Amino acid sequence: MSATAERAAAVPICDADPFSPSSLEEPEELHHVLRAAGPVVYLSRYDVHALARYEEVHASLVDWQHFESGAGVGLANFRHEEPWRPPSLLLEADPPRHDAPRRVLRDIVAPPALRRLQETWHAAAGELVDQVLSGGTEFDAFTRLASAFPLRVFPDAVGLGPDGRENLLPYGNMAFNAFGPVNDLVKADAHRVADLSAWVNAQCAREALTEDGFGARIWAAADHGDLTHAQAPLVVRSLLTAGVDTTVHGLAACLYALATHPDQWQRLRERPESARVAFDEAVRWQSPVQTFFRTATTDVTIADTLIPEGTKILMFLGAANRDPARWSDPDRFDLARDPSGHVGFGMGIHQCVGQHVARLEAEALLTALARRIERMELTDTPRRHPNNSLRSWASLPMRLHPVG
Ligand code: OW7
Repeated sequence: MSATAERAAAVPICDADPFSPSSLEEPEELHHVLRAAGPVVYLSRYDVHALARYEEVHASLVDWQHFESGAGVGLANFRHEEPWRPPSLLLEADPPRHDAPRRVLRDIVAPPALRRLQETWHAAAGELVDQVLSGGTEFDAFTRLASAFPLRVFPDAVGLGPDGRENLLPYGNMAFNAFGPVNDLVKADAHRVADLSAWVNAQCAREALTEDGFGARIWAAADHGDLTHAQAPLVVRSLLTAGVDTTVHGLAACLYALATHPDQWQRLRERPESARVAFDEAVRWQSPVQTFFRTATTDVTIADTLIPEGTKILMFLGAANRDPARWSDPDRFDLARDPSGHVGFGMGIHQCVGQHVARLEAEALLTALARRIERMELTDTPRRHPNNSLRSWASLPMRLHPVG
């Protein structure tokens, strides 16, 4: 029997489309089906194998030798398809080429380097919350808080100029859609690819950046010989691609979780030092980045299923983060649990390099709210924003009850 026939006989086959509007809106049911079907599932619609259980997702994320990123971490296989932009030197690269850019960026956004931002960002969060509350206690917390806060602090920290910042979220939205199939979401933005890319690429130039931001530090690392000058703008581009939408929708996940779990909000108010854990639990519970792909570097077997060399594997981070074999009561948003080990930031050599930036943003915003807000509640059904790989939001209508 050929390897293909063997696979066809043994692997559960699923013809559902994880990138359909309904799956993207409400992925939990499909995640349950995929986890229950087996450790590996064949997705016939896209001719890829998929992993939805924690054990296999974790194992494949840490095994970069067998599951490469250099052929792209979306559905498109860069061995056969032209990428929509020059591949990322971090996300879409493997050792050894991946390692120098990674080290450079890691040091620039590591906790010691973020200390100088801590006070500024905490103050900025306090000012933002005061400013929003001065206009009333009912508003769209997605726009006014979850989007507004990262946009207020992160582009300044990178060292972007003042113009065109409204392009950041649309560019990220486009990049995260591009990891999925060429469906209506991708087609809807096709007319903006050239303009948005041109704007982002222009911001990566040394001359476009201030002298004291993350961007300038990337260029300084090139002067120092840790990177080539040709690599520097692409590393800046990684910050601009991966650093805005992710934190916006991660903070939105937090606000949604806390608004719908008043007991957990009380717990956070009593222990504001748990703001970072609250953020990680929200990342586990919502998984703002839902999916990534890898490509098999050789014929490789996962739980007795052969994954042919050169083929794509779809990893459901969101499903792994709610796998009952790993998490007790996984659908519960629970600040008493230890969410560490979640794969919402990935795992292994590509694990989110900016996670400390994200945690600092969350800590600043959540502690500013915890000091001022006794209770918060949704006033209407929140709306999701469909995206092929981000679990994202369009609105979070909320009422906040300020203290005393
Ligand atoms: C990059 C969590 C995703 C990303 C996403 C998109 C782009 C990049 C990284 O990480 O350009 O390096």
